[in-house]
Amino acid sequence: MILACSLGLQVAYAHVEERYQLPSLDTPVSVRVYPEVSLYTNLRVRKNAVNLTSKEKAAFVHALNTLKNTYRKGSSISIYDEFVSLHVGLMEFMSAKINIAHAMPAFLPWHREYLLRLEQALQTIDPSVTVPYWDWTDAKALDVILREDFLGSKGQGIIVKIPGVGNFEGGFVQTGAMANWVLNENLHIEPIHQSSLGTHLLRFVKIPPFDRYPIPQEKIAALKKVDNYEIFRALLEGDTSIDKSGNLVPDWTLHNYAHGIIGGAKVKYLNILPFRDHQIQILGTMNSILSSPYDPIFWLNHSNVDRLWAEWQDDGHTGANFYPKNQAPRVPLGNNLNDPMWPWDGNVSRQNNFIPQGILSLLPKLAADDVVTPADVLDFRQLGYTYDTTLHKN
Ligand SMILES: [Cu+2]
Repeated sequence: MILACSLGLQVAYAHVEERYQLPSLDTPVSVRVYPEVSLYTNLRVRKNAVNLTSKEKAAFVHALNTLKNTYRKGSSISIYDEFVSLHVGLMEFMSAKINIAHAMPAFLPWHREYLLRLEQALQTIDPSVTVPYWDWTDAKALDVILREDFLGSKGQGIIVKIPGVGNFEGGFVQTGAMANWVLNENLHIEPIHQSSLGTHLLRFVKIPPFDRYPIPQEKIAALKKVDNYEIFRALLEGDTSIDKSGNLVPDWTLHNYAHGIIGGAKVKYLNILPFRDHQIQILGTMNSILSSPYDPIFWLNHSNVDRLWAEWQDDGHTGANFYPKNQAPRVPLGNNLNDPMWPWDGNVSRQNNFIPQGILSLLPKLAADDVVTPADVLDFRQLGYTYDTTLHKN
């Protein structure tokens, strides 16, 4: 199936890059503020995936599968697919033609809210469930996640030939808890050619150039040293790095790279960065930025992103002074501290016709008073959860 789309998704990215510039590395930052965390009790704890008991893994998988097979009254797609549709819909509802949730300051708060809502939906099935995180620096984490008793397995049945490097196998996830998932082909999109990735979960694990795993601990240490929120976001999302001379340079690392480790892409040049600029075909579900929540590993990846932000916040970057406020037009609407973020924006965002009507009709209708701004989600403990790495502060 080909998505009939007059404007390419690449056009949307071009907008993003024209309109938003990171501040310079020497921008002054506020004095550090540490959280007063003793106020919170009974927080749900998100754990490292490698430390889950078999019972905890089974509970998480059971809750995911239940959402995948449960339909709200009047909806043609399951509750899980509705979550996916919101991520796909980001491309459509961009205030001021900006995709707020990627390569933008709202990336972290938007995904914090998104993850929380998925977690709350899982907890309606099983209140003990929290979203575990994938620590990218842990060599064994990937194997644990891809085992059949958890979110396994690797894809099978399609050989990717990389001249001069070798042949690699990926393809359909044929065994494990997600083997029977049927994906909605309109929500499962290869973004470069705007074709459908079909109805089956696709993985291409550790195929070059996304074969460098684990991610070095030093990368996380360097990230944590940055005090400016906007630069911290760019480094953590992984569209930017700091090079040896201390300059900000385009890259494809950390969170973005983790998407590639599971999803894979064909690239023009294996060793030239950023990979994003010369990806010529996205192979698997997880590396399609729009459709990636269809692969449940998405939630573990974003739990890790959110954990690293939470740790950074605890490390003296607590509160609203560490988030851009009233910086429009430099920081586009939808990204400032008190800007509502689509789809939790009281239905005010404009449509941009990047995505066919067929997808629009799948989006869940949200209440006009269901409004969330970055300010609403800065304090993660107030949202009712913490991480096993931020526990000592509670
Ligand atoms: Cu992501």
